[in-house]
Amino acid sequence: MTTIRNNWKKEEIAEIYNTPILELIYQAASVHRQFFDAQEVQVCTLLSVKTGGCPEDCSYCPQAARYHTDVKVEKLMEVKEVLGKAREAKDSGSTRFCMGAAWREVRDNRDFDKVIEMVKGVNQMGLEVCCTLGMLTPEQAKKLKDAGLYAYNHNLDTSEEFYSDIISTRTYQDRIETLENVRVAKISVCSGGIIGMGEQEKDRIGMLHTLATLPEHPESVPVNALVPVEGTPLEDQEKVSVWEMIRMIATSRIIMPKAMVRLSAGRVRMSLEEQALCFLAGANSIFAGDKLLTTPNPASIQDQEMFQILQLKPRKAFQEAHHQ
Ligand code: SAM
Ligand code: DTB
Ligand code: SF4
Repeated sequence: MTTIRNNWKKEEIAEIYNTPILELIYQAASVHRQFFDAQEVQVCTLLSVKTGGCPEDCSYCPQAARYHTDVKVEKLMEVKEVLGKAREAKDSGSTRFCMGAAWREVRDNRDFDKVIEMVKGVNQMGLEVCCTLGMLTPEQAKKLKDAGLYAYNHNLDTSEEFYSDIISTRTYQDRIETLENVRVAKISVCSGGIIGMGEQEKDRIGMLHTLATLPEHPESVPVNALVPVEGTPLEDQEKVSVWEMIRMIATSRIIMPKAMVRLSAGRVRMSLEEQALCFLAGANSIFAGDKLLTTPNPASIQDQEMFQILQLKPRKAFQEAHHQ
């Protein structure tokens, strides 16, 4: 029986990551079945409630104000409009609704008050509500929790060593502190990263090591493949091979067995067969809907067909029982 460990060594993680691929998939699939119904996949919907104009310099991000991309700066959406989108997401079978804002950090202002209203409204619909709003103080985390926030997404993105090559406007430690603030507020932690930014294998292992040695593993780990966007410093990065995505997913599954591993950005460039291998390797969550935050995602109809062909079933929301 697999035990949950928080004392992983980098060498052990590297060994898992480099296991011959079919053996690695087999091992991850076995661990997956000890902790989950492998036919169930969580379907999440993303909505960018505040798009563009971000002061940060994350090299991958089309929403950073300093890069010239096609993203138009918009102000925070109205609460009513957001709740309408959440309703649509629920009606199309999503059980988690994640609202993203292109902010460096949350400020205690009217916009935050509006986000609090959005969280309350989405929670009342019986959806698991998640936010990704940048850095949070302990007090802001508590306010979000009190409004009914279920999870908070805050990615480490890469290793501590490679971090400053990708982002200079904040530190790795800033990221870790927000994760701690989220944990203390008893909000479910969602944290993962991106591959395909020019990092080395040791950076991928370094990131997984940081996640897997946190005092408690994140409840969900998104694995994103870089979506290269014209105008960003990483616009010309080559696509990573699907085998690397599979190695990341399988390694996450093996070292953090209870986490939901989310096959996140990058699905538009993957075939059904490639995605099937990701599910076999332990991915059990996706973002559905034809847009992520600002970039394209597979059309709902395509995903419905995929669920049918692979005989997968959408996972129920945690609180569905209380909200019939
Ligand atoms: N501003 C907040 C923050 O940075 O935490 C929340 C929104 S931010 C867009 C959320 C995450 O999206 C980033 O941490 C990154 O992992 C991911 N992301 C952004 N642009 C991406 C891209 N072009 N390809 C893949 N993932 C991306
Ligand atoms: C995550 O890890 N991936 C999502 C979500 N968390 C917020 C975001 C992906 C964004 C891809 C680029 C875009 O659409 O702007
Ligand atoms: Fe801003 Fe988040 Fe994009 Fe970085 S990833 S530029 S913090 S929106």
